[in-house]
Amino acid sequence: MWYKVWMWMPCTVQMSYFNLVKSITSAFRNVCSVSRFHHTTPGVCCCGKTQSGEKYTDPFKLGWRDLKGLYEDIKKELLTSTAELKEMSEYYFDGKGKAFRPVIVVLMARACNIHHNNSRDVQASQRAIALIAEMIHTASLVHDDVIDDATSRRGKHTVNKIWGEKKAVLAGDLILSAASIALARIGNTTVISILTQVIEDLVRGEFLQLGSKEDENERFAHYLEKTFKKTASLIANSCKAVSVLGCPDPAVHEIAYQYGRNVGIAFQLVDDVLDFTSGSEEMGKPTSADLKLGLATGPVLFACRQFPDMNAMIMRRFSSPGDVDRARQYVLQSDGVQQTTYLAQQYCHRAVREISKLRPSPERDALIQLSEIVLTREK
Ligand code: GRG
Repeated sequence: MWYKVWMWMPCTVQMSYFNLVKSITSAFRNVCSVSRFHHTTPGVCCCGKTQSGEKYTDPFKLGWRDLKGLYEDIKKELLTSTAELKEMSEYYFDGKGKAFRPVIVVLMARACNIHHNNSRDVQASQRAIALIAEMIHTASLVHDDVIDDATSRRGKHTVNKIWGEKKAVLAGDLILSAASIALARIGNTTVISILTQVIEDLVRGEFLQLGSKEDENERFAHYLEKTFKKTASLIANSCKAVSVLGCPDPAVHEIAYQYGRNVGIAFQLVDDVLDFTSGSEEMGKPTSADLKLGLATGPVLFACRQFPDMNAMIMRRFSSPGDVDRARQYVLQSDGVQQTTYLAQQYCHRAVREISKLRPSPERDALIQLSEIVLTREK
């Protein structure tokens, strides 16, 4: 089963993975704190200039030039004559999310357009992908909160907490159907199949999360596959979709996809770390949430190698009294957080290597910088 883990690793980590992690851990302890790890990506030099030679630009500021009116435009897609359904489906489009996906999408669109023919404009269809990505993301959050019976997100009550489960499912469905209509309107069958794959992956990823694996190696492969499907597929395929719309070269589509895939996996690994290291205030939702849901994420899987007692807890999905607290203590005493962070860093390196193949542009450099932000984010 080892090959399954292998398949999911970035190639820099495709040596005996756990041995590699073990060997770097002692050195690693000297350079990072338990919770955060600052790292400089190879694409960005320390003097404050980017590879294209221009001054740093905040990727979010650069991306928002093409995203003005994002939430108003999404709300226009959600038009429905039923007032309550309208209120529910608009609830999360209030500007409180990070809009990480739309920002990546428009930056990738510009980077690909510049690479292809030095065009500085984002096409209307590419901007539409940014909206669609945020809508698919939001629909999945609404459904996820129903599955997890979550009561808070982004520092406010969840849709299911306010309106109940049945209506929340329907609100998620409405957002997803509005995203599908917007996608069909673009009228490009390749792009339609790229983005509908995301919906399948989201469902399969969520389904994978419901199961557990007994074998340790299988468990890690299972975790990484789930991570790709639940989180990275949307980012990878949205990046690919805008590259298809902006440039005919399949090599560029692959670069866009691989950048999104690697950043997306890193994003989720960091999310899993933050569940142990951040306060609920910062996250806008309860922490140790994954353990409470019975989920063994990266920090737990690594900790389990140092504390084999955790195996039984993982198998019973932390359901016995005291399991959640004990597992949390094991994780914090182990180097599970550092090792997961290190793994996220490897994925970001791979993302930087991919995107560096494009012609230099401020947008390409902003995407490099965004991979750094993924690693150092605190919420
Ligand atoms: C309805 C399409 C659809 C799918 C149903 C429930 C489900 C299947 C999938 C759940 C997928 C899910 C919720 C993945 C979590 C991804 C993740 C890391 C979310 C947090 O993203 P942030 O931090 O959130 O970008 P904000 O609040 O900033 O938008």
